[in-house]
Amino acid sequence: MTQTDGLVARSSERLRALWREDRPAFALWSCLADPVVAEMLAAGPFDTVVVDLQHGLATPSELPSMLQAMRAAGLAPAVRVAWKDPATIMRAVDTGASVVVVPMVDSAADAAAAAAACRFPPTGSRSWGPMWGDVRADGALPPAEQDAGVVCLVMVETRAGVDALDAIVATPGVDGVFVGPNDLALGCGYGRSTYRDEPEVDALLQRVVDACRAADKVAGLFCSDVEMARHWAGRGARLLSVAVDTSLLRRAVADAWSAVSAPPIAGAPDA
Ligand code: 3PY
Ligand code: MG
Repeated sequence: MTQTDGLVARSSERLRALWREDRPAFALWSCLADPVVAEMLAAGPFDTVVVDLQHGLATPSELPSMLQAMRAAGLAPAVRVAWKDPATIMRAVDTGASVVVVPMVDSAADAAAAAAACRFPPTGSRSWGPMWGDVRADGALPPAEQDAGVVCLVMVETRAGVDALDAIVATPGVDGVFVGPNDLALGCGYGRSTYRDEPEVDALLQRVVDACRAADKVAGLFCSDVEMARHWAGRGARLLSVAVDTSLLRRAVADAWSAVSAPPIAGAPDA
């Protein structure tokens, strides 16, 4: 398999192929602003890796080298942008994001602006300047091909977003809704409750999943662990984060320490 074949196999087309078959895609989440970490995450078998510019440590300065490393590992990357303004979204796509996750989308107007920022006219309002295209040996792809390669996911994670859910989901150019369950619970008055301990939060999450499925859009969910990801895949979500690089590392450190510091077994020869 050539590098190019690998990119195609693990590009947004891979996600779309899973979704056409109504199968879940599983993602890793990167909060560490490090191209080596990004490369390691991207080299694994996950369907995509999301670089978090909203709450992760990476800034727009680290993004080019992180996305470059992920592409070198054969993965077309995802980026959660810092905010929903079109300039921020256009920078992420120019830098090579294949999936853009847009936070705090509260209305159909927000959703339409996010979708427009991901695509060139006449469909959208993205300004021409695909940096990644200039770096490629064969130059920038034509506008329609670039448009087809971008997945636009808007985050519903506020009360206003829930109230506008049907209009957001119906917005042309929006490929799906990715739920931030922490902000959703906070914004809807449930504090730090989760679907595990608050039936109303559970019902809110299911409502978003059902609205997406009814409109033939992708329902995505930020999940804090494997159990949550598997649970919501079973309830219809089709893009699920599984683990964050910081928590993977923290757990590995704790596991290594508990293994090395375990008390010797009484009666064993070296006890
Ligand atoms: C949320 O849960 O609000 C998120 O945005 C996850 O990062
Ligand atoms: Mg959030």
